[in-house]
Amino acid sequence: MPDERNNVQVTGGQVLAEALRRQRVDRVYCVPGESYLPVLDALYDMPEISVVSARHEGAAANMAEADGKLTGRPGICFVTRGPGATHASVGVHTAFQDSTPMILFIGQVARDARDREGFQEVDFRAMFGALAKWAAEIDDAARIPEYIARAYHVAMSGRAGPVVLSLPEDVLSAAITSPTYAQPVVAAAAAPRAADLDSLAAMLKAASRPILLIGGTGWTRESCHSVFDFARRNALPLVASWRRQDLIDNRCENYCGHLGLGPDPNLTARLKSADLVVAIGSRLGENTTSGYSLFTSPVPQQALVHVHPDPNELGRVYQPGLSIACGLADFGNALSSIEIPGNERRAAWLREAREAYVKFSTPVPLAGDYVDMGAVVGWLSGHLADDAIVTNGAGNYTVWLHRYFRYRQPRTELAPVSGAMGYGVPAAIAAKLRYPKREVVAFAGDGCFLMYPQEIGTAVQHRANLVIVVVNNGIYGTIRMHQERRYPGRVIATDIINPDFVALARSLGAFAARVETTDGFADAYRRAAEAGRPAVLELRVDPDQLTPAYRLKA
Ligand SMILES: Cc1ncc(C[n+]2csc(CCOP(=O)(O)OP(=O)(O)O)c2C)c(N)n1
Ligand SMILES: [Mg+2]
Repeated sequence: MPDERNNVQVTGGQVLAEALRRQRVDRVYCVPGESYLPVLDALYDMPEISVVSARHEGAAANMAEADGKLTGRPGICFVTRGPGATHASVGVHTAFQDSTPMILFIGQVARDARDREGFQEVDFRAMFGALAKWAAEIDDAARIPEYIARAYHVAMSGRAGPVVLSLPEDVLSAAITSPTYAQPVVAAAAAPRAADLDSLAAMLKAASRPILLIGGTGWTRESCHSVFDFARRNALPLVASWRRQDLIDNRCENYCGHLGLGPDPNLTARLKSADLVVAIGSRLGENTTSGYSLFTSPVPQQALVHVHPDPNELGRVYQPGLSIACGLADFGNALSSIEIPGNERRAAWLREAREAYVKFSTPVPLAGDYVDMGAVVGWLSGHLADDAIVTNGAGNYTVWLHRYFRYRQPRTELAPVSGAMGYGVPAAIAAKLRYPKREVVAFAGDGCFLMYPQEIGTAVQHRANLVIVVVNNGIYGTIRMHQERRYPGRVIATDIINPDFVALARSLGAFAARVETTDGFADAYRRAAEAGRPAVLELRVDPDQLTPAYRLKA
């Protein structure tokens, strides 16, 4: 579309801001840097785009990644060169492993300083070569709109992921006349072939122990519902892959649990004895497959149908009997035409799987004086609104959350498939900014929380009134668990001397309270949720209770 301001000169920074605006960007995350001042200055004149400046680029990148997860369009992050980009790399890695659309923009040294190792200069194409779907440097201000449009296509198409664009300082301040801009990018997607759908129907008819394994990204509320409806009509068990538990309402009779770290042994046994697995959207990654042990590679013992938007993910580890490369929306629509005759063995298989899930996901009260995490997660599961967003990072505390929380709507679980500590708080801030009226609860272990506690200041500044639940056991519990299993009694580097979390949170402007008993949680949560500002609840939990099933001391 030709620019209205014909023959008007604009800077590279203005072109970049305008190109983003035309992609319907309404928020960018950043830590400011002198290397991209022309972009910040262009955003000064653009009220449609709000600029959220975080305290650490790792947090800013996590916020942008979470925004990408929530919207399905690239989350946008701006950082400065060397130190800013290296900090932000954690969010790019998460976007890659989590298949999330995201664009990281990095201010770069001017073109005439390049390759001298100028101040904070890094070759970002090389640095992000293995972390991003595409990493490029824009050398010509006139081509900024072309690069932005391509970045959107790359980030959103096939298996979604991160793009990194490096912006030499002088390109951003260069003058351009009459730039032209692309329309908002719509990701291209293939539709399933009729013959493949016939084969799928035939395989399902022949199966008595089938499982639909749901995962990945690129889902919409409608496509999730189509898969659920298909499972319901045909009595098929639905299982979620690692940290994709929100794709299907966990309360429905077809949902039978999730795979990942600390899985239900009953469920993994069921996967192994299934006679057909239809994996839809999932990559069949390491955690989903219990370390590549649920299926034999390269040819699984179960019949395997693999449906994924990206042909490059098909046959990557496991050779499917039937591969379908197509968009999930089209696949969901196509399922409405498949009907499988009823079969009592299949109905019993579903019933047993569902019963086992309900048993595994119902908290059993723990003895002792500490706060019982099972009871806390159970209470939240029963009291949060259906559209509440729950986030977490990495640590054993997530085992309770994933096991006992019943997720109910797509895009309500922000949990890093990458297993990155520190993700939960920044992700929850992004969620609260995206949906200010919805409840947002961040779970963080003490170790996890201490990665980005300062972002409470960002939440206060932008009125992101989330509730952060800090699960304090005084240790890096996950690593202590592995240590005790492999090197019993030889504890090293896993104790944490913690700050006073309540005082820390209050100093940053949050409401804060310490919860020392299980019964005290409900009241503390209500006060936190009604505080009218970001809130932190510190839960004192038993350091010996490393998981619901694993205690250090009898
Ligand atoms: C950024 C990052 N650093 C290190 C790790 C390795 N790691 C995984 S879990 C964990 C401990 C988490 O501790 P905490 O948040 O206190 O949770 P807990 O296990 O005690 O419940 C560590 C160090 C990681 N996953 N991510
Ligand atoms: Mg801990």
